[in-house]
Amino acid sequence: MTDETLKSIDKATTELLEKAKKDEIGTVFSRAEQIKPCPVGLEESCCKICAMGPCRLPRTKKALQKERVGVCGATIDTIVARNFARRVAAGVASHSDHAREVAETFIKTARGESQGFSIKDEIKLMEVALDFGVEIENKEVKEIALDLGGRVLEEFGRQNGELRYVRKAPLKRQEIWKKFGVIPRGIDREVVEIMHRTHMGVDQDYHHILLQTTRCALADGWGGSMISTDLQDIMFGTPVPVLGSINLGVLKDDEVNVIVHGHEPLLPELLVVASKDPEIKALTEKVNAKGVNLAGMCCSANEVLMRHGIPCAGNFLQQELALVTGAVELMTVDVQCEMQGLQSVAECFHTRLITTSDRAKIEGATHIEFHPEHGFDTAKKILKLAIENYPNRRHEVYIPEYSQDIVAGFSHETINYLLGGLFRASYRPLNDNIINGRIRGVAGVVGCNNVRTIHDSGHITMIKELVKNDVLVLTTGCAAMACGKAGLLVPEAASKYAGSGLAEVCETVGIPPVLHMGSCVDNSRILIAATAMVKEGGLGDDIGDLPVAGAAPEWMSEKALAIGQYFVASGVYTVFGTTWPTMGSDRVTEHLFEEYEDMFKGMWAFEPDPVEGAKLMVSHIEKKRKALGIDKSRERVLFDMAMRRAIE
Ligand code: NFS
Repeated sequence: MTDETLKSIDKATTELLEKAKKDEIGTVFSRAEQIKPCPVGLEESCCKICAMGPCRLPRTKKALQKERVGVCGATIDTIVARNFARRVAAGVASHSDHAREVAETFIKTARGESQGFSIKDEIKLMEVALDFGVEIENKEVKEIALDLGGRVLEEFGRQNGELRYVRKAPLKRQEIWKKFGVIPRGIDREVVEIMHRTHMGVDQDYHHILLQTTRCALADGWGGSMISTDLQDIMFGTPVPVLGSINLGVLKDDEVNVIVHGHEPLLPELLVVASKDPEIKALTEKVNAKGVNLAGMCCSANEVLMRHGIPCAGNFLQQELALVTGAVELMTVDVQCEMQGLQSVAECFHTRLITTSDRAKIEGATHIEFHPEHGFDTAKKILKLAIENYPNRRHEVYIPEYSQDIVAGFSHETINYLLGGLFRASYRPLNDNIINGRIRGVAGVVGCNNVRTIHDSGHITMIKELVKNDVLVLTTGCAAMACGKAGLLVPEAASKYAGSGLAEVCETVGIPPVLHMGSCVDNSRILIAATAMVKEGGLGDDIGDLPVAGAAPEWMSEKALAIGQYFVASGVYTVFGTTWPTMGSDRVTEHLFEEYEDMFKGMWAFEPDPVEGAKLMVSHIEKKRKALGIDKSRERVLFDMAMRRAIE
């Protein structure tokens, strides 16, 4: 017998797990009990890239390094590096294919060919246009957008040269990348090259494979993800702080519940508008429902929360449990992080699962493809299906009574404004407070949930430890949602959880000690925030000099590896929890964990215990403070008039 209450620190989750167990509904939690991870795969000591294998080369007490070679002679180092490279490439491909979809919709919008979309943030359009070298003088908004869209699409298929956004990085950083030859050319090219180089009998030097892995990852952080964030901001508005609510308690017993799950905010944006349409409202009344209750799941939730305050139903491990409430009429899914198990849970209830992307179908689910040309009609069609389904509820509805207030929407632009004011927006107050030691440093804690750990526990334990140590935390993705549920994303959290220095700064500015910066592609906002800290001055001249660190304590997806790799390559010390996928090779692990520090000033670390992970991050931050000469705590002296005159 297993105790469901031990599987998550979130009560809504454990209550529904108990219900699922009672009703004999399988979820990711129950399946994880049946399937134990393969120990050989766990350390990536298995090669199956040709049909002479698979070659299983586990680390055993007896096996010597020289004996651990595949049939073709590939060493364990080559095998582990190749596996790692392919996983990073899959992550990069996912983020950049998301970006491509957004870019194509952006172009159709500029041409007036999309339905329901517009250019909302013209200031950001101008900024990004300038980044891409678009001439903006005496040109119409649509003309600028069209020019920009064309240039953005070139980023994917470019064969030579450099990605445009690379130039946004600090100059020192660009020099490091140049030195190691890792500046990405075109996004697709870097992914394709990994697939080629890791084919049987091609690149067989782990250092060399990992350099291409780095180049590919940079094409995500300073390419695909940054493109997604910027174009989404232009089309849907750059986020500003917004009050929302989170957890499964946001579902409503007497309303038509529609959950948008996935990653691309295109259709979700239109569902937000369509849910307010008079025709939809009238139909809702007809079925005696009080309204349409739109809620988000996973990164789509972050997108619509940040821009519209739409409630968040939950994060990755809660997706099936949302359906176990019996209250969900319809769930849309597009791409990424959507478990196939959703369909079998949906079949236990009246819930309709709708796949919407031409790239992703789920057997048994209804496919209603989204195309921007008639996007709004599709959004309405989907809502009508949901409304029609409301009278079909056939089980008793059980909605856990947990939901929590949450403030989200801390884009780079907003942080700049909140710290510096409208007319002198700047990161100066942040840098000053880091220099005077009230804030020790900044940490990005991001990423997934993983059923092999206690749901949400890694995130919350690590983040509480960091803020207690006066480290300001920036968060995105499922980590951000965990924080929301635990009450860390409200300004009051500062006095409750933060050390005295950080609390003082947060209270003065009126911000929480943990800032929700968006979805997983919005990790690019963290890169821009770090760059802004460098450019503000006083903390060195490269991201690698800053007292900052990153972490993904509950990671599980290949995208998380891509993100980690681009953070490391951008100069950030990055700690991952759960498992580490190069454990099969000491040399590969040493290369990424130690030698990368000399090369990129950023390196990986693995620590499954979140408190220990936080300690590693704090000690890295202290190491950087020392190197900057700001490690001595400064006496705070109250100046009297005589002292002031002496300065003048
Ligand atoms: Ni990102 Fe992980 Fe998925 Fe979003 Fe959540 S699981 S890597 S946080 S929803 S992408």
